[in-house]
Amino acid sequence: MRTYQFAGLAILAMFVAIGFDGRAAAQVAPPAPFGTLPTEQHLKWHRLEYYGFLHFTVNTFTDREWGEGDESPKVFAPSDLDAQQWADVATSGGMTALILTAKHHDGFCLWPSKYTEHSVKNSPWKDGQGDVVRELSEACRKNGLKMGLYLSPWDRNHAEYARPAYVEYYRNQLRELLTQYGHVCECWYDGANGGSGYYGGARETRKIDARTYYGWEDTWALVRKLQPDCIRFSDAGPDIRWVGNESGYGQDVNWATFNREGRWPGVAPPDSLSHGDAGGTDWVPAEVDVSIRPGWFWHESQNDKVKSVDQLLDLYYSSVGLGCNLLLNVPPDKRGRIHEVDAKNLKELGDVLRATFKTDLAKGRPVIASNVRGKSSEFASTRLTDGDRDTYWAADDDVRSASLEVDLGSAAEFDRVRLEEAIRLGQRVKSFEIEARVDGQWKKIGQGATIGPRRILRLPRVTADRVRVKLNDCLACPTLTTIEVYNSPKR
Ligand code: FUL
Repeated sequence: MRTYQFAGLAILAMFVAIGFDGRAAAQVAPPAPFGTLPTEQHLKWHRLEYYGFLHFTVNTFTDREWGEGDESPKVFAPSDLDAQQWADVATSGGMTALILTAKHHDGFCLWPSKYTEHSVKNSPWKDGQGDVVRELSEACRKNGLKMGLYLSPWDRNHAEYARPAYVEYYRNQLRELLTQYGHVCECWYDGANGGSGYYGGARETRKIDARTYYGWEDTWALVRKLQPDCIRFSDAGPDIRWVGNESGYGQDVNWATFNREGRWPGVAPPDSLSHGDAGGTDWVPAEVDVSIRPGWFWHESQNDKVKSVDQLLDLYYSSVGLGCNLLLNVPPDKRGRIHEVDAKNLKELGDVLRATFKTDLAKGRPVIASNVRGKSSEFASTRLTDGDRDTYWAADDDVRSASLEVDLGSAAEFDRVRLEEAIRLGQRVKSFEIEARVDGQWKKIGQGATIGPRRILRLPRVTADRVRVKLNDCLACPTLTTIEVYNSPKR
């Protein structure tokens, strides 16, 4: 009897010890995944955040935005094409990748495709021996950038466009691009199908049904097979969606979830594009594409209309800051170089971003959380400030609102707060606000709707010793990977 009592006490003591030293934490289960989830490819793509777009083709030399398809390959004559300069500009601007128009609507190919004569191989550039896609892939590799490719579905040059043979041609070209140049991080499928064109000399208007003509499901399966990590963009996915405007703006309400059924490149409702669909059937987050100039292609007449650093910063916060990825177009000029003004503004943008996000004032600081899942150290509030965007704080299953108060130690000046949900488990937050303790008084300094993969708030600069994030409404128990606090350089 005494032995049993002793054993019982020992077990109780062990239980308490586990409870106190936190080892019991391993026994608290993580939150069940909520709703539609991102794939591993999505998770990598979200981290790319901001990258560049290169619009370059015969249009650069004919001073047009859309070529007719009847341009001679002879007009493609860059005098000093330097893909390394493109990559260097991208790196200095803080970009993580570059996406090139391997073929725009005019049908001219920047690589020597074996399926057409309408390409660099019949241009004067490098006596027809050049390959822009290869040069870009090498420069990107050197700079540690990823490379993506735009292959326009609409082809105003091809004689078979609008007939079945063209779809085969399109897929053959995709095969070339996805097997000859190493890793391709993103494929871009534009929704434009204007109708009229050269079409091998027919010079007529050809209409297609955007839902059925291209056989998208088969084309996308081919991409998945050839490049398992490649993200496929169009107005409506399958992996990421267009944000619905070309001015550079995401939305405060931005769900990565989206209902794909019945939506195709060129066919998707504007509201779903910009806001996503709460509780949607697929994970199809928004990408914001916008040009540093009024046009997508370089035009001499627009050299004085390049967006300023302040405009670019606005674009950054209205896209990356709202949980979208930013695809910023910087078109090479007739030399085949990014123009000096564009390069200078981008470098300054990169400098400002690097200085802004250099020192996270919340890193390593304690956080008071209104709730910690199972009181477990695994989901503790310290996960929010451990400098690791892979660990996360989580709340108990029945929680739908929470407060997270970061103690900065002493009063510090700041004007940016960066938040991120543990989206691996689904997107949950519907509304939040941010407060700062200024001279002992709590002040509301910001608010927003969704958080998802990322939210960076541009706030009025304050000097405060505490920052409080209030998650006011969530679809399921909340999770957050980080609360980061920054002070941007004064400009
Ligand atoms: C549009 C195209 O028609 C433009 O020329 C440009 O490529 C832009 C990014 O997408 O739909």
